[in-house]
Amino acid sequence: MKKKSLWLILPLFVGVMAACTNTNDTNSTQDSSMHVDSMAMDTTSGMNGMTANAHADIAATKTDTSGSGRVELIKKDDGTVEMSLSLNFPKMANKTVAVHFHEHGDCGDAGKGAHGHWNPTNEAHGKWGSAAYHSGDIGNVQLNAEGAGTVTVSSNRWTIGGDEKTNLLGRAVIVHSGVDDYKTQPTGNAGSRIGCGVISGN
Ligand SMILES: [Cu+2]
Ligand SMILES: [Zn+2]
Repeated sequence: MKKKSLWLILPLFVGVMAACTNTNDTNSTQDSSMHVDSMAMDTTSGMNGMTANAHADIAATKTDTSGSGRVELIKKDDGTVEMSLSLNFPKMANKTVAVHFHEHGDCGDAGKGAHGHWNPTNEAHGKWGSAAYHSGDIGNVQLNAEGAGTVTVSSNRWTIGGDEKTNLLGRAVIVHSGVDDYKTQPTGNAGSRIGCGVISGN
């Protein structure tokens, strides 16, 4: 009896260890602070299955544009999803750039494949937190002298998986060359698409 149950459990344990090792290898290309955060989250999600994670790696949309970025999505205990965005666009140093979630997870055709702002609630485009805005209207991000910028937003409009009205998986993150005026419909007149990434589960 005892011997049998051990043989059942052992492969499972080895499998979990292998999964953890793979995740750490993937994260080792990022900076050290993100590495630590991701490891902590993976431990939580792997063991109780309650916490979901997702991310998007943002890349330049054109060969003559440079830049990168990352979105990390964490499901919190209060039911909201916390999004942490970091951008690194040196050519846009000291400028403000608009960032949105767009409807389709397709960065093709210099980001145009993502189509318009993700707007599952059929609202007007606007500033995040105002009377009306799209669920993808993250808004403007100020970049510093190195072209780096970060923003963190938590929302109950978002989920990782589940209802298509809230599900962020398969959406695109678009970085624009201009500033969102929070007024022009339905785009905010934010200019061309210089960066794009697709949200996927970790
Ligand atoms: Cu946009
Ligand atoms: Zn919008």
